[in-house]
Amino acid sequence: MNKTIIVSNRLPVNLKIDNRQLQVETSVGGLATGMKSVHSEGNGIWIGWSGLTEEQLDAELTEKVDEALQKEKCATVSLTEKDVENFYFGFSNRTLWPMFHYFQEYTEFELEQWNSYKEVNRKFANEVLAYANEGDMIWVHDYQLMLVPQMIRDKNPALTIGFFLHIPYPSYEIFRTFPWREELLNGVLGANLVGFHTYDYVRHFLSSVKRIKGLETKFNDIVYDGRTVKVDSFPMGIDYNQFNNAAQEHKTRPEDKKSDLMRKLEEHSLHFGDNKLILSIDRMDYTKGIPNRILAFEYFLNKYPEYKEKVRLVMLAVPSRSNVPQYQKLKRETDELVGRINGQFATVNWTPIWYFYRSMPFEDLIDLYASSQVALVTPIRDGMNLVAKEYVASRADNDGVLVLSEMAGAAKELHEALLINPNNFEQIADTLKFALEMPPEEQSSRIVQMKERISRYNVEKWSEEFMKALYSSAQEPEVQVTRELTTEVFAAMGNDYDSAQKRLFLLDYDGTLVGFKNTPAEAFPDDKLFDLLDSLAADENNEVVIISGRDHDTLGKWFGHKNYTLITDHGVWLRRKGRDWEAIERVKSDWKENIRPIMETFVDRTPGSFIEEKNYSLAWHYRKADGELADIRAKELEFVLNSLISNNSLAVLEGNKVLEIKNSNVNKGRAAGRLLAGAAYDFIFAIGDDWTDEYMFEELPVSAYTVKVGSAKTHARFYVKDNSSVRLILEGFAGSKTVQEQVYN
Ligand code: ADQ
Repeated sequence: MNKTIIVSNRLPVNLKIDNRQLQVETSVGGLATGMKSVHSEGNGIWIGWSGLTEEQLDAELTEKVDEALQKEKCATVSLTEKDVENFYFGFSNRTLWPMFHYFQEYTEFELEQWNSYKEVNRKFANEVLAYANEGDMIWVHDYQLMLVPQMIRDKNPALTIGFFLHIPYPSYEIFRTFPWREELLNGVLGANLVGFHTYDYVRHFLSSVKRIKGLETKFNDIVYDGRTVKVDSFPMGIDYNQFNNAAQEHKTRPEDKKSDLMRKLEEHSLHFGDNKLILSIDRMDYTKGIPNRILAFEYFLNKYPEYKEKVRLVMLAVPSRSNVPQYQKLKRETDELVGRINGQFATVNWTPIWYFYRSMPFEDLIDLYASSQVALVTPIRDGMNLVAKEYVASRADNDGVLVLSEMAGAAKELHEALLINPNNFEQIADTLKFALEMPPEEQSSRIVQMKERISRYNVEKWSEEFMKALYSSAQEPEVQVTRELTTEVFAAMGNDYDSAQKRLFLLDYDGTLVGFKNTPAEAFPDDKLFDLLDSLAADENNEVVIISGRDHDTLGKWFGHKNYTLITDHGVWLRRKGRDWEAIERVKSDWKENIRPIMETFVDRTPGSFIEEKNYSLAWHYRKADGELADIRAKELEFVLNSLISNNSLAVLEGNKVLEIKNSNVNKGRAAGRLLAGAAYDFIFAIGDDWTDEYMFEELPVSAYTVKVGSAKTHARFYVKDNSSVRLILEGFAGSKTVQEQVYN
């Protein structure tokens, strides 16, 4: 039976050693709850670090750990102290975390830490591979493990892999500063499905993929390495019932069951009547905007002094990553601010801020959520922010107001919250006043609408939706129905070649025989190419044809002295070997005068693009332009050109980073057909890399060996990944015995 393997940095259980005794605490966090049903199904397993380093464990303790984890359907990845220092506190939390949250000034780029990140990701991938069987689904979580999907895929391509990022994905302008940006993207693209909390993060990711890797994206699909990688947003929810039920229970809790905190909170409302509590809960992290929040509260007290002694900010901060210097600094700064403001504003009866720096049991959290009239959630950046959702779910009487930073992913869903910019103190102060004065009917209307949404799309639904999408991503047909030109195909082709009497080679030029250069003029043939084609053409049973969109002047200059047939201008001109040029299509080119000025406006507005003028066509090249802008402009230009050519005599062709307009009755297919009509070939080989070659592939008989260079959709029977193997294949035909090993080893 197939299983699901969950992979995250930490396990849903926390292990501690006390006096050589192992203590196992199960986590009640959002992720653990959300994954519960996925994890408990069949023989599923959760792989992660136990929290204990190799140095803390001897053989006996290791055995105890493994045993305890097995009971919880977990397996651990063994990490050393150094791994934890460099991979976790180092690269994950000093590079990726600040960079992805737009804290560039905190972002460190350390080679040693990057190497450790790679090494530890490899440990995780190996552990997964040890458990994974064919048909299993793997769900990798978060920024600590971004290389794991590709590392798994490299070793076992048949596995279905999902990746979810819990933090924001930054804009390309931030991501591009990262020294190992392409490797990180490659890592994630090993997945079949990549998930983010919001559509903005999806956009940013696709933008990085387009601009850094030059890959085409269609809607949310990326074609990569012969596979489709799906990218989508899955806003994570909470365990709504857990919070809602606990809040109901809180209301009716008998006196003797009340916690100290609850008593203290009740005392507060008893003594201070209309004194309201404003709640703030987060991990102590600089992304959460804690100092800004305190300063905005100070601003509020100064601007609206009538609220002195009438409100109190209850601030709960959970200690987090206290090994990292910026977190220590933040702690100091927060302590100082709280001290200063309490010192400045406190009266005999009132301290404006109650500050707790510790983790709290679930019941206490509920007490706080349930007793606070306003929640002030003001992160500078936050992937989602579950606290905002937990507050709403805990409002048993549908009262209360959520003030939420628009920089949190949750703001995209919770439109009924009062949204603020966390850097705008004026706005926060005014919004706080508005929140404190909001009539009960409006509070209720807003809370009810938010509750409806978060109760429907809860954390279980979130994991279900992700798993459903992951499952269907695995059902996607391979992009290539076309087969890869493997060693076996190559061997069969070699046999057919040997037994054939009359052979035809149709060879596209740019992107096939030569790689792309910055400008077309630079892509002239090299001596090795001449040698190769010469030896192929030396066999009198072979007809070597260069079939290209290039103009006949250029190809005539380059190959005119050779014993090859040339078809140029997409099939307007033909020069059979040893003969003169003949125009095989009658074409006009007076239309160019009208089209060129339109194309020129696109050149002006798309830096890096240019027009290549050929005898019978105009080509707009955009290889050197910004990928994202050029994609938009290419679509625009295609639309404009198509709307101008209503009489069907012209056609717009989409090539490899080029848009070309030419006479529609001319194409490589018609030209190839003309050659076929004149002779009985019993071996045909055709190879090309872009759309213009598709006409040729379609025209040729099914027995022909048609080969596409690259992984885009094609009518060719076979494909090779890129242009580097084209010459080796031709060398094979030209007689080199070792070619198979060269191509495929
Ligand atoms: P976090 O940055 O940890 O998560 P958040 O989503 O708010 O942020 O989750 C915090 C969790 O910790 C909440 O469930 C909350 O109840 C709990 N918590 C907070 N203070 C506590 C305290 N003092 N004691 C006990 N528990 C406390 C990361 C991303 C977020 C994203 C989540 C999930 O940074 O943006 O929402 O992952 O994907």
